[in-house]
Amino acid sequence: MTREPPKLPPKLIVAVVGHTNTGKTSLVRTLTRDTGFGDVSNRPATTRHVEGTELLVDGQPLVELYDTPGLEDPMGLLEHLESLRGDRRCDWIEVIKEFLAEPAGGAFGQEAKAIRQVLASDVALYVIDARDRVLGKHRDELEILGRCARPVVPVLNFTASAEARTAEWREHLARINMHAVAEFDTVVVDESSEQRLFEKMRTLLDRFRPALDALLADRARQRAGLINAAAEMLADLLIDVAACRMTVPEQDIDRRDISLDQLKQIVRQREQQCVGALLELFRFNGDDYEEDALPIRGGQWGSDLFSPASLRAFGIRASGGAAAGAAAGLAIDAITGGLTLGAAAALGATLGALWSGFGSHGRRLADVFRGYTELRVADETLRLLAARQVELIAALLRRGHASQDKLRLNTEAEARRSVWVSAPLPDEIEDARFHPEWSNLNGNTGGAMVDRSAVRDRLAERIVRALTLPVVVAG
Ligand SMILES: Nc1nc2c(ncn2[C@@H]2O[C@H](COP(=O)(O)OP(=O)(O)OP(=O)(O)O)[C@@H](O)[C@H]2O)c(=O)[nH]1
Ligand SMILES: [Mg+2]
Repeated sequence: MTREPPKLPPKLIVAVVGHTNTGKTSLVRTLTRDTGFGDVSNRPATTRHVEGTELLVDGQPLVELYDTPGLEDPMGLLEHLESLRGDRRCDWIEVIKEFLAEPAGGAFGQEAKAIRQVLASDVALYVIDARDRVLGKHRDELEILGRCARPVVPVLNFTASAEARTAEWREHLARINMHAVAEFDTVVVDESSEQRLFEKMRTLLDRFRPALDALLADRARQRAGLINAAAEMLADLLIDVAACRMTVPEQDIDRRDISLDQLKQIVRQREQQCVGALLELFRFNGDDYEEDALPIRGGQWGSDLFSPASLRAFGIRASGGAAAGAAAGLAIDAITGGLTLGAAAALGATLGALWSGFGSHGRRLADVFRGYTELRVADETLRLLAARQVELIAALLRRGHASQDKLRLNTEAEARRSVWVSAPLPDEIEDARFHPEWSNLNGNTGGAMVDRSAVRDRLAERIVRALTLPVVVAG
């Protein structure tokens, strides 16, 4: 029996239009999550041709988006349309079609490309640089679009800028009967502005409600999935590092110093692996984060995880009696009679019992450790690891794929950081401290570890809560 393929909702075709340099291409990049789409530059007239792309839901294209060249001479075009119409009383759309029938749009080649696409679309997104005053050129452009007999959704871009004249624009647009206005900033995108943009389109386009609903639901799912996956990566990192330890003979200071360096190196690499995985998860490629937005440069944290300056930058204080010099950011515990001091104090357990996770190795290890020193990563380093990865994830979540500016979100970053900086470290991290077998950095081969997965999941949930923290902006 052959099953009917599921019926797809009608595909929505969207033209992105506006004056040159208002961020049309940037908007398409952001909505498609495709940093490679088109060319973005602060020079005018960057886009010279109409270029299309699709928004997919479950592999099905539900929306087609067309980027268009900027409108450069709306006043001239308006006059041209007036003269084409002359004394006739025909609908403007007829005049527009006559204009488009002129060879290459006459003197208005760029405009003709954009307007032809508007006519071939179900809706036009009219992108406005909200830092501009409402000028004659905007009025003319809106007038021309009004003659194309297509619904228009004005999109106020650059709204995160201090110079944005959002209220002024809204007032003007309301006066010309445009009430479904979307606000956006292609650099500082939060999911709600994107959601509202699709909702505004939905109010004007009843026929495409199923496509837009599916898209909205899919975007929400994708975001939740991204947050969960990122939180799991960070939880894995923290458990690997918290549970990581090295032992060196108590008397052998040279070996100890070499091991300290090795331990740092292993932890640095593990952090870098996490950063790489996060960037990949968010589909940012090498060139994107060079010049802008992310708190990292060239895919790396510029400042060393073990430098006191890095701790200070995140407002983290080194724990009391913290090791300095080679051991900065690490903790060194003497092991006496088979006990680590830290472990014994915290658990009152013998090392043998404590390391029972090693199974048959437990006893041998306990013997070997007599007269040894144990190196592990200090609390402040774990705080810093957590705080900076949370900051990176938050920036990746917020950043528009078109971003070319440095992102400043200090208030929000502060709120997220404080969770890791001053509060006691989560129980899950304390647990990991006593389970060296949980760390993939201890040369363990992994294998199924029910306890580790349960703790990892709980820690990941905690990180998700920190990432979705409602931010109270002071003042
Ligand atoms: N800060 C900030 N910059 C933006 C925003 N949107 C676009 N830009 C920048 O503005 C400049 C123009 O962006 P484009 O996307 O090339 O603009 P366009 O409308 O496609 O330009 P043309 O193709 O030339 O008509 C680029 O330097 C973008 O990085 C925004 O919301 N905020
Ligand atoms: Mg462009």
